[in-house]
Amino acid sequence: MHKLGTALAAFLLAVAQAQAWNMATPYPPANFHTQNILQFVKEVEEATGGRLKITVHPGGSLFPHPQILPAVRNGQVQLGEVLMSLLANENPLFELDSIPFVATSYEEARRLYQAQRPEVEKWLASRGVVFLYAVPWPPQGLYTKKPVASAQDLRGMRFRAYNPATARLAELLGMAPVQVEAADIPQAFATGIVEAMITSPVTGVDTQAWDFSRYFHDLKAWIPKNMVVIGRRAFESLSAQDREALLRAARRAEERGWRLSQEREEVALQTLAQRGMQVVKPTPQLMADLKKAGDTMILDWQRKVGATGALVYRKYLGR
Ligand code: PCA
Repeated sequence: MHKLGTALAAFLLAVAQAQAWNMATPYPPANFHTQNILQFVKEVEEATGGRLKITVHPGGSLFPHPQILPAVRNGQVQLGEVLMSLLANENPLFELDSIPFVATSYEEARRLYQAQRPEVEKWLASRGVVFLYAVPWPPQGLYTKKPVASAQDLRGMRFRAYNPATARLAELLGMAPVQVEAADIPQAFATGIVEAMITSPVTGVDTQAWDFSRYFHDLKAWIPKNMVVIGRRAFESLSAQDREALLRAARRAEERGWRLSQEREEVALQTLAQRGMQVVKPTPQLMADLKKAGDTMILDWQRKVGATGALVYRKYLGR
């Protein structure tokens, strides 16, 4: 075969072998988690010489958030991103990063992640899922229409929950929890289904929180994480070389994501203020009330978590 023919044949072979995969994620396109994922898949495509192309479907457009992990497990989609603490009912281990005041700084969040990660990996592996990396949201604060000085001011409100921990917190504070995905927040506030929420400054910006709330109480109450996973079948279908490329890109995405999270917290806090929101320091009473709820939650958690979870928590505390 002459030269051009050989090149053409090689090209056609590469195209035939190229994998076109999909990835389901729950958060909007402009969010830094999504942007980080887009960079990740770009690096994977480059590092595999185009053998692995991944199309990202953000905002729950391919699968709604609660169905993303099941879809990865049964091979309906190759990759997915999930809020780890959404899985708290399946394994309490996932809940730990969303219990108020367990880990409130990035430094603590990183240590908690290191303690959680081996067990999370094992749990997922036994379900046919390969853990790739995790990235934190900025610390969580309270959005309301009126200033809140203590938990008393929250009583009776309809509260937007995004996982079992936020629902439990609402109950402990005398509020009525309503599970609402991030994509549905503006609608939920506009129609009065909810009137308060705890989330990051970043999600406040994503949802234009200034349209439906006036106060952001900067609680820095916990730092939840998203994880990125791949189905084992898909992972094992890759050559050793491409697997390594994927894992390398994942490690880079994790480092980048932790940095981005901290940078975006600052920017988002400024945006909330520029858009006319009052970004306020919580009163000592509000903090004390929330800490009390957090204490109840961690005690309940320790009761239900079992030996593995107890070890993870002790490891995090350095005991
Ligand atoms: N944003 C996500 C989870 C935590 C956060 O900061 C949400 O509100 O759904």
